[in-house]
Amino acid sequence: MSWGKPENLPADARTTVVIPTYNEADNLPALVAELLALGVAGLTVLVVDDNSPDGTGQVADALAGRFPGVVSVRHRPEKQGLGRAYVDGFQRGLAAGADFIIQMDADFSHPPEVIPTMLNLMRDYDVVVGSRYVAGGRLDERWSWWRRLLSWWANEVWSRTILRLKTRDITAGFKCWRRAALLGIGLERVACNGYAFQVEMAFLTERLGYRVKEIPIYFEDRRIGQSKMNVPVKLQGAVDVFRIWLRHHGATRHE
Ligand SMILES: Nc1nc2c(ncn2[C@@H]2O[C@H](COP(=O)(O)OP(=O)(O)O)[C@@H](O)[C@H]2O)c(=O)[nH]1
Ligand SMILES: [Mg+2]
Repeated sequence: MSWGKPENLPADARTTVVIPTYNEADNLPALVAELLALGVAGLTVLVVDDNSPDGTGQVADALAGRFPGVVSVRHRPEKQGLGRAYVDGFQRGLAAGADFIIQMDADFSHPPEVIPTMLNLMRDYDVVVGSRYVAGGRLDERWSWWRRLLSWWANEVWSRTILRLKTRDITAGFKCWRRAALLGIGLERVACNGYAFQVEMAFLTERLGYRVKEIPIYFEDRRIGQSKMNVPVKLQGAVDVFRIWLRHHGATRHE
């Protein structure tokens, strides 16, 4: 892999964007179109669908048929949560030889136009995080004070204090991973789902000494459809922080 000039983009890098979907039939075609319009060489899209009742799986199949070799679909039999979908998608991306793996939501909360910047930064970092909590990062104005407070508390107070992390946005779901970082983390030891999946990955990243760069994003609320993050999922996330520490505080890199 060589880093081309002047834009810094690695000319022959293979990048896979993993998109977990559950009832995103209305968002997916537009998101895939925006991703392909970026014109990033070597970019492929892997949709991981958990048998969405709204037919997202068939919509994804149609996209795969339209863009053979560029869009592919992993069908899973039932809804098993975001974390499980990501582990599955990451493993498939790695097995297919991806140099970089990007994780992003299907609902346009994560701006695709940031992706070239993320890839440029991979020259010097192992993980680039699209962050709501660094200077210039923003949350959707439509978020209620209650949702803001909860997100701030989960990030800045609860998780960051207990896990002693430097990363500001540790529940961030928009990240670019270097292949070696995912291999060193060892996806088979990642157990959490929901928000805690992001926290577990952030903790392992820092524990194992990988270089993290946060870049500001504007996190827009989903345009269409419903959030799958409910109160039980959030409470589970709070408890999971302790499990993450217990499980991984002595972790070393996988060979
Ligand atoms: N495959 C799969 N995707 C999921 C699951 N739960 C959520 N997602 C997807 O994960 C992303 C984030 O979920 P979302 O409901 O937007 O969470 P929020 O932004 O925190 O409210 C979206 O692309 C969802 O479609 C699941 O159980 N399985
Ligand atoms: Mg969302």
